[in-house]
Amino acid sequence: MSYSKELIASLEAKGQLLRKDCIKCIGVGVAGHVGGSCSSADIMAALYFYKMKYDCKNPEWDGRDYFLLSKGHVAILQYSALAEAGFFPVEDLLHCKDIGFYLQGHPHLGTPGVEAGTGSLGQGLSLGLGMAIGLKLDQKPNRVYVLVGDGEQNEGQIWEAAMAASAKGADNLCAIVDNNGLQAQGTIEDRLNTFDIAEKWRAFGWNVLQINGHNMEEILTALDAAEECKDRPTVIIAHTVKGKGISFAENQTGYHNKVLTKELYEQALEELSK
Ligand SMILES: Cc1ncc(C[n+]2csc(CCOP(=O)(O)OP(=O)(O)O)c2C)c(N)n1
Repeated sequence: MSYSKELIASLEAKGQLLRKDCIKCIGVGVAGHVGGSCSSADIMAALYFYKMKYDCKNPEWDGRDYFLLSKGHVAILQYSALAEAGFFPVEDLLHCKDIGFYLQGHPHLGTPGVEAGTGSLGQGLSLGLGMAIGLKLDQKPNRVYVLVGDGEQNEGQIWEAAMAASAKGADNLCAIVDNNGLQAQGTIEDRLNTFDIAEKWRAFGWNVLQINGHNMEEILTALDAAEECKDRPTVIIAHTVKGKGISFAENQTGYHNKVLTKELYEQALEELSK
């Protein structure tokens, strides 16, 4: 399928907008997940502003597609997407992580548009699989999308879910791996090497697609192809850059979860506005 230049440009702009929202969520002087939010931002823009069906005024709408942020530490990115999609006011992002507020450090059921509490890594794919099987049993066309980290592939539960999903023919389930090459305290290669990720998913019976996770056309093509694949779940391995769009954070392990000074906060917003 070919996509119009206008569509691609508007989704790319949404990706940048989500990154800026994330920086505003983090603010100055408090640690926040800059790196993994920016690496997943273009994928989230494509999911929320191109692919998924939802009704922001009725988050429980039974025709909706389901999204699970298994890498729940980047909750600010999901909140930014939900706010920009109209689930709640964008201004509320500035109160993210305030004590008792409905936007907490990890997604939870108190936030409109959030389907499950996530962020204990490894669990989101199992949750998504349960939803996907339930939808299939009800003969519903809704789809389930789960965003997982590449460091998260170290969790055994990911592979239990992967094995069960192909055994159950969950073709309404699409996992997206944010393959940014870094986890919390080092590279994937150094900490616990999971390469070759694609070969592993293939061995577990999945339809495997590999893309540049910052190329909007490739993201849309993969999401559409996933929907066309029948009888197997699809995993999209998205090669990304941790901290994408912010020069001092790109590919820096230290920016997994970092405090921004006022100067760096302003620089990040300026670079993302170009
Ligand atoms: C079960 C569990 N163990 C440890 C953590 C702490 N933790 C938060 S983020 C993270 C690294 C995740 O790396 P990755 O999945 O690659 O995320 P990304 O680089 O995309 O942010 C870890 C270990 C956690 N949230 N859950």
